[in-house]
Amino acid sequence: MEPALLNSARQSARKARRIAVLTGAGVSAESGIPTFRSNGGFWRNNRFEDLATPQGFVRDPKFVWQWYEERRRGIAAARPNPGHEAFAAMEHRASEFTLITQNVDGLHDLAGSKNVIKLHGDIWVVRCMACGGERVERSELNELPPRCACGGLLRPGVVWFGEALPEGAIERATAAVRRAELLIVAGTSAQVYPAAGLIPLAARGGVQVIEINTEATDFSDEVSFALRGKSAEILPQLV
Ligand code: BJW
Ligand code: ZN
Repeated sequence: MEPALLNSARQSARKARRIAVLTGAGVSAESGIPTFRSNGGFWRNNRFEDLATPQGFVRDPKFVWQWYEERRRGIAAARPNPGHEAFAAMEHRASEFTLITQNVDGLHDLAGSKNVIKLHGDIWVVRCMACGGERVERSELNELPPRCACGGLLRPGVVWFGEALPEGAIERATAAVRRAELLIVAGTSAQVYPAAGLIPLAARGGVQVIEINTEATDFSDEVSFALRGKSAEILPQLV
């Protein structure tokens, strides 16, 4: 990457008082968690219709749970990386800071980020499809699919395709992006809506946008700074 580009992005990041951040699976790649759409990503070897839709779950809850339980064990063993840590440090310095994430792994919380909006839910939450009760469940689920005390089927507390995002989440994210001077977008392919829509909302609304990604995305031409490389390497250089 051109040093001048990184320098200008750094200046912009240091000057901004109101910062919004949008992250995707790429920020956790260097913590050892696979992404969805890159090489070796989940959707390269699995059909998302089977694993990440309510229809797929109802068809074969045991199969879907086996995939989630495997991911939960991988995430439980993972640690935040310098990219997650850089965002936690940035939050300390900013007067307003909102971290909007599509990730369900909880690594931003572990790194110390406080104002986090989880657009796609939380892999540690389980919810009953019968009574609606939900709880945090970190321990290994021995019997798959797991059942609620009421007898109902438990599902992962994540957002599948065709499902609404958690109540108020996209509204709060939109408001934070509109108020921000700077939006930092890291490690997302920007293919999934409504999350991806926050990027043109910012770019076309006069908010500076820094994109950090190993690859170009549909919005790379619209952002103020497109930084090519690994988020765990670039983000610490912006703080
Ligand atoms: C690195 C790196 C490194 C790698 N450093 N970078 C048109 C308009 C609007 C909506 C739609 C539309 N057409 C269809 C829709 C609906 C649909 C959608 O967007 N589909 C598109 C695919 C077309 N959206 C929905 O269904 C959403 N809900 C909705 O719209 O509801 C409407 C509604 C309202 C009211 C009532 C009912 C409904 C829900 C979307 C849910 C997405 N769920 C998943 C699974 C979550 C659970 C789980 O984890 O199991 O979320 S799918 C998956 O994709 C996951 C992710 O959060 C999401 C985004 O992926 P992400 O994070 O961008 O990862 P990748 O792998 O795609 O990209 C990684 C990137 O990192 C790459 O670019 C790499 O280059 C980069 N990278 N290493 C920096 N070290
Ligand atoms: Zn129940």
